[in-house]
Amino acid sequence: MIRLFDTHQVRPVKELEGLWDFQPVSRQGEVPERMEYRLPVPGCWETHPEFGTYQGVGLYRRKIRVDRRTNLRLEFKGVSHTADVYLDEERIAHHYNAYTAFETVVKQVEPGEHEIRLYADNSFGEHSALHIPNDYYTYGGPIRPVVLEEIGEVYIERAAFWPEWAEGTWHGRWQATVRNIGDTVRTGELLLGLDEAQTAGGGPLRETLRIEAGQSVTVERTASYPSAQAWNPDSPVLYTLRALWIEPGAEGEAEIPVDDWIDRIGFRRIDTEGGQLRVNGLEVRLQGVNRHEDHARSGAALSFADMLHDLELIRDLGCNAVRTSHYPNDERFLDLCDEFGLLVWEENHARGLSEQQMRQPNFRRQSEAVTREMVEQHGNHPSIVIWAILNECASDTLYGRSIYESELALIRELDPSRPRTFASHHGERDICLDLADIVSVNLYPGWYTDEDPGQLMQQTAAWAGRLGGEGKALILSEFGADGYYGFRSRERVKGSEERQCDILDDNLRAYLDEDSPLAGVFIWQFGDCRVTEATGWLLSRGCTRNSKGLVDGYRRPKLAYDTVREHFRGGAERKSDAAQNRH
Ligand code: ADA
Repeated sequence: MIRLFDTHQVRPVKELEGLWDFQPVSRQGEVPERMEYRLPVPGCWETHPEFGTYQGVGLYRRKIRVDRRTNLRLEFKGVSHTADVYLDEERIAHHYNAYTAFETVVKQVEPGEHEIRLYADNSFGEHSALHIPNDYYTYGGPIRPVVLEEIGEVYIERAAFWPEWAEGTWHGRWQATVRNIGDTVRTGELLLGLDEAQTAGGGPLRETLRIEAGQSVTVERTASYPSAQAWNPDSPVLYTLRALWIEPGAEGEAEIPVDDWIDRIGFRRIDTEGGQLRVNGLEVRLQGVNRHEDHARSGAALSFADMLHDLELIRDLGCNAVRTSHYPNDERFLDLCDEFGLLVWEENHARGLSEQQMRQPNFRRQSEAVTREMVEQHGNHPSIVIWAILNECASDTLYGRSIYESELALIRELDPSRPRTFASHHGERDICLDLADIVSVNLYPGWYTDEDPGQLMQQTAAWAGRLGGEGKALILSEFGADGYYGFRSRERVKGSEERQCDILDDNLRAYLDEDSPLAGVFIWQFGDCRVTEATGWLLSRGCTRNSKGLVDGYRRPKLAYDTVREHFRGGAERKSDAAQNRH
């Protein structure tokens, strides 16, 4: 399943899911004599008993049949972490980073059988500045769907839509790119529309374009949608966006639909004026969890059913938000959030990089690429209300600041509509708070430190205001505690499920209080996740897991699940009010 809806009706699309041949190899490009294994795609090789800890290069191979001479577009929604793709003998793509998609177009492929070879590399080293030994696991393989499409000489590369609210009406800003990969100039018409029946917008926008051979043309237009209904968390109305490229038919014949692009959008606006987050003008206090895309059974390649299960659990907890820590998520999960009205903080890929790690020669390029790809690929999702970058990186140094500044500016340039933030753990040493629209801090009172959560929050609000966060919304982007599933203790010792409940209870009491200055909270974390096996601080991760989940890796709820559920659903507050009234 590629998305929750058909992405094309004109363009032929096929998902290359199923069993692919697999073999570990020593380097990309190597062609082994035998392919001994078969693995599922999407999937990661850690699910196979022989490759549970394999780190290196793995070759995935399959055949495809092409019926007529045609242009092929291959899209990989996520390969962890470096991909090199060959069609027969030719290398057709190279991409770094597990968590964003990449595409490649191969022209004039002859009819017959062809072979796709995908080399995935999950090793650490100089080539990888973002995937490093860390508090989550870098799995190996095509963790997200692989898509094969047939395109003509002209195809639609992308269609983006930004809803805008002005003078009591919804408007929309369009940007669509059409590319001519042929050898001759092409003339046609680009139609850009939403489901007219619902928006009564007077039909699609039409633009006649002349595209030189080998060139792309980007069209920018605005339109009004007076009868559009807003996308709100409690009524997430979605519209189908359709871009269509048509060319004139032969004399007296009808126009020919040559290519299309379908996506879904929602009309909503976000603002953070006065230090609160508002969706369509209504204040929303975010109650969320941090979630890694990780499952004890399927690694980073969660099935659609598992994603939906996560989403249902998150909703059951009483959350209205989720943070995609620490990378852009699978589009199917984002589609589910659009559909169910769950608000999303999406962030680029990084966790805990020091200045030295940010000075790694590949860092700037690789980090900017994932930031750009995230915003360009996911910008149409109405559920995404916050863009974030560089979790717990060097926002306390001048060099770090230069990176935060340029990446936040890049996001602003690509998408002026959403507030930007980053989660900091530097406290008063942070020197980048002025650069963000929202101040976000990770604090672990009761776990790593032992302050009173209420006092700590007030102190944080005070210094954040002084250090560039004055008047800005403040989010507690992480707090939590380990709780080893099944480890019970009458003494409620650290690491027990009971102690995890106590710590979360103390934290939530303070943060959800009516007087709390917070615009949102995100618990660390939704589910336990696998981490890299290593020495140093990673040794503190018993069972090579980060065990701060409210559910374990198999989604079995811990005691803390109900503690959080009561708070987020208002039960705990009600109970304490009732208790006070009794006294
Ligand atoms: C950090 C970090 C998380 C996780 C957490 C923890 O704040 O952002 O990825 O490592 O701490 O469990 O300590």
